[in-house]
Amino acid sequence: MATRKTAAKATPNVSKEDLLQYYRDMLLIRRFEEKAGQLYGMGLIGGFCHLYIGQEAVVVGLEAAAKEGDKRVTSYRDHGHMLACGMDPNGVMAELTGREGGYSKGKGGSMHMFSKEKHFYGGHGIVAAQVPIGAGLAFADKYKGNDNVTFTYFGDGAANQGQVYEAYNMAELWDLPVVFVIENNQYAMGTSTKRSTKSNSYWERGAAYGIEGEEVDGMDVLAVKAAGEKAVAHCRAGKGPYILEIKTYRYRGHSMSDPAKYRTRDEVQKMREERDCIEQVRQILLTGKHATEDDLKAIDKDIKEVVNASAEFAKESPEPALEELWTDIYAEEIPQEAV
Ligand SMILES: Cc1ncc(C[n+]2csc(CCOP(=O)(O)OP(=O)(O)O)c2C)c(N)n1
Ligand SMILES: [Mg+2]
Repeated sequence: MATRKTAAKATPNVSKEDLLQYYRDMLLIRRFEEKAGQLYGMGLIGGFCHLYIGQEAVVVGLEAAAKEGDKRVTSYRDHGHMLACGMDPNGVMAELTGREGGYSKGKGGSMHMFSKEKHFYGGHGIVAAQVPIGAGLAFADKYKGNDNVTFTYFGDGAANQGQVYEAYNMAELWDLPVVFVIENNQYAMGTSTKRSTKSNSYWERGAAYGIEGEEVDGMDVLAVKAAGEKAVAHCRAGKGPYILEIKTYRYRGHSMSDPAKYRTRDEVQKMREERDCIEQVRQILLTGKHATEDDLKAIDKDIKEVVNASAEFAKESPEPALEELWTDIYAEEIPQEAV
């Protein structure tokens, strides 16, 4: 009788292959963002650009809990979300540089990219505007009768906005399959949560609407994945929304123009040295002898090649033609499924 081959378990709940995948996915985001920072410094990216460095475990952990057809919507700090759901680094980098080969044909920039294929609904510059949109996307799935969920990401600053609570109320009232993901990176521009918020727990506010939730260590990709699986199971079972408050940290400034006077260098350094999400997985891989230093170096090399190729693609892609100013403003056709 043939024996079924099971993947070696690197930790009780995760295989070596999965761990390597999370390592790779987080590293892609980090290196991509570092490259975007460089291109910004060289003047190749203009306008707004908010880097995600430090927060990679949030999107990678939650994407590990997602299935085909699930949706995602987020704020302006969005490059990591796009890469994690499988969007092409070339298209994202070309959009950042305002080129024709970008996801919005070079007309959207960092905060305004979309992918119908990957069910990525933006990219929103208005703080918290994506939260009711996420509830609406979940409404569509409920209406259609499938079991997909929508990951609706927003920050600690956004979590103090009124429209979040209007969305909570309707989502719970109608049992919408939406995971509200609060990426609590402890700052909203230069304002720390301690200065802006009386209670230090955002997820508990869901109780006022009857929504369950929990706090998650956002520097630990396995903890995020486990919490994501629980949240998603809740939504798919028709039990309505779920809140994940994911405690994370951004290493870079709010955007590319940030004097960073609101926190000390030591605070950032301590987080990088003691809590870094990529380093944690690296240590599990090495100490468990699931990978050697050389294996990890080879992954790093591969990722650098992908990222460098995206920068080359972006530089070679032409700027959009002037006539493009008049296109993509109004829908020319109404999609039949929306009628
Ligand atoms: C309605 C609105 N108010 C203010 C701003 C300016 N603004 C942009 S980002 C931001 C901070 C949001 O912080 P948070 O929600 O914690 O997200 P993070 O930047 O930390 O990811 C503010 C106030 C805006 N874009 N939209
Ligand atoms: Mg924040």
